[in-house]
Amino acid sequence: MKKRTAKEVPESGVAAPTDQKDKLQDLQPNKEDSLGQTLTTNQGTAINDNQNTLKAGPRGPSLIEDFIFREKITHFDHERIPERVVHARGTGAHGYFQVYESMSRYTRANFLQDPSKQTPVFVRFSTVAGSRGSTDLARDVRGFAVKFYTDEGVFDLVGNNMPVFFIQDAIKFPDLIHAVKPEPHNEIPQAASAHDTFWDFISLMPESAHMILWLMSDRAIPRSFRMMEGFGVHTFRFVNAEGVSSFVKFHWKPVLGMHSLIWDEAQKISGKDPDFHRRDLYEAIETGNYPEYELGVQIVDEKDEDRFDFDLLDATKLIPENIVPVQRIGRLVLNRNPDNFFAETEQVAFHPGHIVPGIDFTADPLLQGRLFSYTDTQLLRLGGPNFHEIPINRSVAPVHNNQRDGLMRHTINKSRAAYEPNSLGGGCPFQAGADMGGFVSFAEKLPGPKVRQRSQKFFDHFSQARLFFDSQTDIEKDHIVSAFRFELGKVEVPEIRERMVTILNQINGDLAKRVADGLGLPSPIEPAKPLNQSIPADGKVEAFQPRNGKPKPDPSSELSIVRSARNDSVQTRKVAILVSDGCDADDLHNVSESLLSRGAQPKIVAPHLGYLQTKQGTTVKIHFSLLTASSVLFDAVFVPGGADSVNTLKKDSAAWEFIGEAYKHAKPIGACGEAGDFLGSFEPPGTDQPSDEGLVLSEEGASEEMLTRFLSAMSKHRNWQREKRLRVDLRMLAPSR
Ligand code: HDE
Repeated sequence: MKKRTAKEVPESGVAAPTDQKDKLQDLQPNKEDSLGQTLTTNQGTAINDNQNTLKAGPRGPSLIEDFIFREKITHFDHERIPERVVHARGTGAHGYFQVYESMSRYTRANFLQDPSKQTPVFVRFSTVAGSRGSTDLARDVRGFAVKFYTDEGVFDLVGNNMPVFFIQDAIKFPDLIHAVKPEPHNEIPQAASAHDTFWDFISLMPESAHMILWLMSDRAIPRSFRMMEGFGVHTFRFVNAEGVSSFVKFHWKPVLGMHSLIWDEAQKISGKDPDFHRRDLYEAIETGNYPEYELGVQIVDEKDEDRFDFDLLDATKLIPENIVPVQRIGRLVLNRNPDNFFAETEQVAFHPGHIVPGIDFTADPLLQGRLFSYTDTQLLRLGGPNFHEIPINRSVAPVHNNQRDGLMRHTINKSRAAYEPNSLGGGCPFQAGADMGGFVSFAEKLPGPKVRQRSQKFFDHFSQARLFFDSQTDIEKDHIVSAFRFELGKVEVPEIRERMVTILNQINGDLAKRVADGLGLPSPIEPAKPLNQSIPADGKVEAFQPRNGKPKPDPSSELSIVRSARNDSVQTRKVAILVSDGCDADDLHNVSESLLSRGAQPKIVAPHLGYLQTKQGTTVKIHFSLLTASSVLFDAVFVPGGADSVNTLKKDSAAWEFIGEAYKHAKPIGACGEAGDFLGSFEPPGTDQPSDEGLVLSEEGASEEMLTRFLSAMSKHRNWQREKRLRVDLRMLAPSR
């Protein structure tokens, strides 16, 4: 692991690449560090006593004249700003983006031209429904918002970790959010969709069918922000220097591969470490394990707009990757933690309407609504129209216009002329021609009458939901079924559950039946037959009914986390080495070295904190006690040999729970020497059972051969076969001592 010493870490984090300095230098004048300084008021007056208010005698009362106290307490009283109405819980990081080769064929955007150029970025990841202090582990969509500080101004790609959305038209957004947020009469539950108002709304909104399957899948409980995909969701446009436009969908592909948690695990982590994702990102960057993603694009020629069964403007649909492959065009590296959470991560203001020449919008009605909403929300949240002057939001490209004044204005505009045209200011600032980088909107033709309607193709709500479900492996389907059973099981009104089963029956009869069984509802009747594909003429009632298109779409492996696995790296995976006094120092050394050499992170977990004595008499520092750690916070467990150590662990129910839970969550478990024998009880009973590849046992020491097997099990991350077979044999959680 590349742990950096304090000396190597500059004040603002790691040494940034040359171009990234633009934003770092831009932020520098706003940074403050009190080291060696005198305490002062906000007016710069030095403070002599920060312990006592000014009083009439030692027993008071306090005097209103105490300007030092009043200033301090007034500032404190105003320290909070409104949290984001959605995506309130989040965390951020700085980094850079670099394109692999010029994209000039499609776009004139400057930051997508030169492969040697690094464009500074700030990224914020978030959950959607919970408040600022809520758990990172909610079953929820994750925000993936990227601010590019390009030479041509700020470009924000404000996306999510799922490629589709719940609704098709922005006018439904407040309804969706009111339904998912805690219920208004008692403000319960926090950061959870498992409640009546959410499912009431969803069961009446068939257009959400596709997104709901994503939400019930393991995508909604990522292992780490570093291991999830990102999507721009809407179809955008690329526009090249000749003014030719093509449609583009944006993707982020994590270099460490995509990995998720199990729901039982996520719920437990919510209690053990609700900051799990935030901590993971922060620590990865601090230890030099910089998160990386590749930017992918799906490009569709303007002339192919109507080629698909769905409408490119419909945000509840995706373009399957087996129809239009994703081209990977550049990489994003996150290499610096913010210096101050509030100033940077809380005050950062994203907006899908922050675009640069070469990128443009489509008429997606969800995107169009967002273009209004994001400025509006910042006006409230950040207190006025000058939020673009806050250092984290400030463009590195120069800003000159005739906008003036407003709350908290920082810029001191010197010109007498704040209007255009003017002669007093020499006509400045003047408009930029397209050849000087001036933004020219793509001249899209806008036909049609003024109506409140949707395009006909929007109404097939179920084909892509079915595509998603059909593309999953059996274990992923099991997880989706359990998620529905859990969420709908928390719903109190029976009619809502029934309506949801009816909707699921439109998607896949087996899915609906399994969910119904879990809810104790009668098996749904035959799934509705796909309706005639021909689209009824405008104005007829049927034209606006949900339609069920393709009965059997071609599965797309990219939709499944398990099927699309490309990376078997164990880098940054956390491994608990469970030991006590008397453990075998050679085993401990061998397993630690072997994990470190592959970039994994071994951590010593023992019944007590401090140091332990090995069998050979050496001393080893303990990282966590069984009380402060839990298997859900690790990716794998290893138990080295040493009779005394193993005997102590055998007598400790917390150690049993640790191993039993890792076993239940299908995690790799390694054990050697006396521990190998001890963990033999986890072997599947009976000879007809296939052996468990995630359980790597040896009654000898931690040999190279056994460690290779352990690392190979770790590179598969989970042994899903075990989960399937297990349905937990309870002896494993409470075996006889
Ligand atoms: Fe947002 N969304 N959104 N959203 N959204 C906000 O803006 C909104 C939508 C997304 O880390 C808010 O600054 C409307 C889709 C992210 O700061 C608000 C609609 C997608 C973030 C808002 C949508 C997103 C937000 C709240 C339907 C994925 C967090 C605070 C028309 C493509 C950004 C804020 C951050 C935040 C409105 C739908 C992503 C209220 C009206 C679709 C990642 O303006």
